[in-house]
Amino acid sequence: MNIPWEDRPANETGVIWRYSANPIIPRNLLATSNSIFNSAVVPFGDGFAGVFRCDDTNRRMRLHAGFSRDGIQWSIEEEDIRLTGADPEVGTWVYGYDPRVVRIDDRYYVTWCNGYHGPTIGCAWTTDFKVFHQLENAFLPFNRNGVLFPRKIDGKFAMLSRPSDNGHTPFGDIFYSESPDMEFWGRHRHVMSPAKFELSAWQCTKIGAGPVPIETREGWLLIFHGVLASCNGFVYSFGSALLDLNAPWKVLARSGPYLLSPQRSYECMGDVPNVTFPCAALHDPDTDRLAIYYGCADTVTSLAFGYLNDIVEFTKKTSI
Ligand code: BMA
Repeated sequence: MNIPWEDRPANETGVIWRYSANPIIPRNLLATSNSIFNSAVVPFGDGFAGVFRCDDTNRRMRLHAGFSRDGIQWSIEEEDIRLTGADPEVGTWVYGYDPRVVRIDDRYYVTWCNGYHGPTIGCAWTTDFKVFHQLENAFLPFNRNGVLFPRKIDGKFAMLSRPSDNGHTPFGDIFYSESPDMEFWGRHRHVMSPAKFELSAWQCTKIGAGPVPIETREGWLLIFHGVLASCNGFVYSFGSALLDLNAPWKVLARSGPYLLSPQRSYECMGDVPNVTFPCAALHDPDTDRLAIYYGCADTVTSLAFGYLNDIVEFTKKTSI
């Protein structure tokens, strides 16, 4: 699979490294966009498709479909996604942000933070990234960072999420839920709490699942964001964990150090400074290459690269 890639620069010592041409999506790619970030992509046809968080120049949070041949140059639809088919009670659009996309069988499912009396997890599916069929919200408000697993586990759809409050939540644990039909969710299980400050401070305030977990022989590799509350506001970095393949609420390992934290100017300057927020990853099993898409400073979208097996080893070796 021809996923975006650039070899590790000679002076780079981290497990993952940034693309030299970051950011790949400028804030004003659309005439109407204030910012394009925290977005999700998947292989589609001969190339890639995605669902993008585009905040417009009214600062309304909208989702837009996009297409790309190479995963780097994106063409994003000018019209935002108009969901179809839902009960009007939940189908009346309020806002949507931080989408994730996953292919399960022959459907692409989209989950996002959906406005319904506060943030909760919206769900929809598409086959062509043109018509999006909306499903019921997965959970009650308030919840964010709903991320589906890429296959059913024990015959059920499986989702991670992060119950929260209505504001800029100062807490947050990751939970696991399952569903027979993508409508009724239950059997909720606790996965991870924020880390102890003295062990790993970048993830000590709140955490949330990032890209769709990737199945490896050692467990599900979960890349997740973590937040440190500094004297100057929240700082969003990301790290990795390994979850049990059959019981993903069991954490097998969790990285102490981050994989990436806001350090470049485009990560430290923007509408919300000091944010790196991953929402998608592409893996090529033949080469083990991984391309991670992450939002920067709530303004633009960037890419980072690494080898999946290196990240698995890093997770085990540095586990807290
Ligand atoms: C979170 C979400 C993200 C955002 C982050 C930093 O609560 O709103 O979309 O990137 O805050 O502002």
